Amino acid sequence: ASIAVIGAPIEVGTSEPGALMGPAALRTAGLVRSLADLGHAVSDLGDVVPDCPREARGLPAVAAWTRALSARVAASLGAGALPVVAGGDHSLSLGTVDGALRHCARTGRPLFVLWLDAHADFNTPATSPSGNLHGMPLAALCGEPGFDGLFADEASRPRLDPTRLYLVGLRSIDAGERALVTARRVAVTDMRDIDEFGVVAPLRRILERVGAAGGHLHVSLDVDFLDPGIAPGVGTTVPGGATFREAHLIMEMLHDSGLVGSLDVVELNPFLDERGRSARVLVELVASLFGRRILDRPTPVIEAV
Ligand code: DIR
Ligand code: MN
Ligand code: MN
Ligand code: MN
Repeated sequence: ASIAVIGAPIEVGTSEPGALMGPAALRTAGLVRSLADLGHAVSDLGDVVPDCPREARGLPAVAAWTRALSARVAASLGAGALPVVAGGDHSLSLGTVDGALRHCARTGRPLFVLWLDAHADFNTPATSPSGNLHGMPLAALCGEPGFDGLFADEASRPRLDPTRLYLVGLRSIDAGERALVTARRVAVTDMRDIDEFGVVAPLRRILERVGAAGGHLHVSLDVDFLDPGIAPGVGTTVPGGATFREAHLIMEMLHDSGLVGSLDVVELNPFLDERGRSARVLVELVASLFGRRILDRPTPVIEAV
C-alpha cells in the first residue's frame, strides 16, 4: 500500500508547549525520505489545519482537530493508503482512531488498537488529575461520559471496543483511570510483564488475536513508551521505559504481521529534545515498522567447520 504522511501539529491537549513542532522535527529527521528509501510510494499530505481560530483552547479546539483528523484519516484509508500521522500531542488520536473506526465500519473489519505508552490515557474529565486531553483519548473513544461535542454525529459514531485495545509499556496510571481500565477489561502489558516475559510473547498473543479476527490494527506510539535515556524529547518522561532493542523488535514484529493499517507517532516535543535524538530514534522505529531489516530472513545459516 502507499503511505500517506499527515502532520498534526496539535498541542492544545497538553500543558507543556512544544509538541506542535513535532511534525516538523520528524520530517527534518527524515520520516518521509526513509519510507521512500524502503521502496514505498509515500506522499506527504502536509499538516492538517483544523477549522477553528488559532487561539482556540480546550475542548472546542480539540473537537475541531478531532473532526479534521478523522476525516483525513478515513479519506486516506478509503483511498487505499496507510496513514502515518505525525504529532502533536496524544489528543490527536481522538481523530485518527475515530477515522479508522469509521473506515472499518464501512469495510466490516474489526478495529484493534495497540497503544505503546507509559500511560493508559484512559482518564475522563471526572478522573483526570491534570485536565489535559492527551491523558483521556482512549476513554473518549470507548464512549465514557464527559466528552460531549468532541466527535461528529456523537450518537451514531462507531465506538472503540475496549476489549480490542492493548496497552503496552504502562508504568504510570492514575487511580480513577486504573479502575476504569480494569472495569472495561482492557488488556494491559505493563513494564513488569515486559521485564518478566520480554516483548515477544505478549506481542505474539496480540497479533495472533488481531490476525484471527481479520482485524485492522491501529498503532499509536507515544514517545514516552521509550526510556527517557533514548528519547528525552517528551513532556512526560517516566523512568524505566522500553529499550531501543525492545521497541525495535516490536516494530519488526508488527511489520512481519502485515496487520498494521494506520499509525500515529505522538508527543514528540522538539523543544525538550537533545539535538534531535528522539526524533531520529522515532524515524528509525517507523522505518523498522515499514520493513527495514538488517538481512532478509531466514538469517542464521551456521556452517559447520
Ligand atoms: C496523566 C499523565 N495520566 C494525565 N498522562 C500523560 O494527566 O492524565 N499521558 N502524560 O501521556
Ligand atoms: Mn499518550
Ligand atoms: Mn504517555
Ligand atoms: Mn501524553
